Amino acid sequence: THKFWESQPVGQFKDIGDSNLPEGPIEPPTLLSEVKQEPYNLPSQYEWTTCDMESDETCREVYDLLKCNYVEDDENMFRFNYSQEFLTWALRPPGYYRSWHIGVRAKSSKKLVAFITGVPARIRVRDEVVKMAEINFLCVHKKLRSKRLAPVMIKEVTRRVHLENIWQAAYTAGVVLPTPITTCQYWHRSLNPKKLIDVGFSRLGARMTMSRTIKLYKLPDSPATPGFRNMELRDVPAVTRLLRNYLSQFVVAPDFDENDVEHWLLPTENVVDSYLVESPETHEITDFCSFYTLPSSILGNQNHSTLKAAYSYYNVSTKTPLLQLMNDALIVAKQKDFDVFNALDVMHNESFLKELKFGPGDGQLHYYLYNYRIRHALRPSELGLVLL
Ligand code: YNC
Ligand code: MG
Repeated sequence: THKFWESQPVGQFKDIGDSNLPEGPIEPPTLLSEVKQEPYNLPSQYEWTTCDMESDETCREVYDLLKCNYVEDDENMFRFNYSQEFLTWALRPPGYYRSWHIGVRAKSSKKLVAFITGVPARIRVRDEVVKMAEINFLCVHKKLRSKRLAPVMIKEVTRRVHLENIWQAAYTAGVVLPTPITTCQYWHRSLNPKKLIDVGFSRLGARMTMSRTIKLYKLPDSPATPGFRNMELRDVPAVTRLLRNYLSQFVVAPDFDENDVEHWLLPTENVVDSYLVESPETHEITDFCSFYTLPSSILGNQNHSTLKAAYSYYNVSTKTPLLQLMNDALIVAKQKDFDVFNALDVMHNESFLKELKFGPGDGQLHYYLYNYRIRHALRPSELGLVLL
């Protein structure tokens, strides 16, 4: 059972299949004057802090907390190691609220021991564009687990989101909660198979030798598509048009404007890479692909300390076949020394995963909406949203 989640305005397990329940907000907004004005109570040894992500010192504290305490795989072999530059990017999009970057400190030592964040986004659900918070980076120090701190963190971020007159949220988790709008799977494409095998990320296939495996995953030195190049600032209007048009076909997707595209998709070194295809004849921008950089710490390996992973972000093909476009993405990721290229089975990704030699990962990623009901769970291919 879920004592906390059963008390929240989210789709409940008992309601699955009940087609009488309407789609849309579960609870109506209240007057802002009715939103609780004081923070929720923490155990007496702890205090709230708003983390100033413009301060290098605070950003460093958040980085250190996550580096040691954030998400691990089921076998505790790897832990996400979001870089400071990445955190700065992820937490400061257009219109972000400083008050949604919430920490908990030990009163005596002032050590940061827990964290949760929200950033504002417009998310379209069918034909309704809804202002939401994207909630991420929920983390409680390993020594403070199972003390029901997480529900307090979630209630506090909810309160601060409400104070901005926003009443819905989107989030993902590796755990099953009431109730996913869809459940996705990660797929992994080896770029550096020897290292992946050495660190236990993958295993040598049956009847395979190391040299055959290396040959299997070998890629050309440079992209194949004429006109394939880095996205630049001048491309923002064209990329926005391409992406808006593409995302309109999915049931749930972000409603990106040019400011969002500039923030989320213009290349930022070691954070996000974006490429497009500019027709050599017409100079029209016909295709687009992107991935973000999220290394993982390798726990307890003598020879390697980090796994360099690229994560597929938003991709759009109108002229170049998606398979060819993504093969070019693999080629540039390999050139940039990534060890693995990861992708979820969202949007049209299924159409290239197997052919481009991605293998299914273990563990699933569940997507959730807060205070917004959708009638049936979606297929991953109906989802046009990638959260970081
Ligand atoms: C989770 N990941 O079910 P029940 S993802 C949400 N997301 O409640 P305690 C979670 N809820 O079941 P611990 C959750 N994990 O009794 C657990 N819960 O109703 C629920 N891990 O709390 C759980 N980061 O404090 C249970 O558990 C209750 O000490 C138990 O803390 C949990 O960022 C956690 O995986 C995850 O740091 C903080 O294990 C801790 O174990 C940890 O006793 C490693 O909590 C890192 C990790 C999670 C990454 C993420 C998205 C979070 C979404 C939160 C929900 C947002 C709702 C929308 C709010 C805005 C609304 C508006 C408007
Ligand atoms: Mg706890």
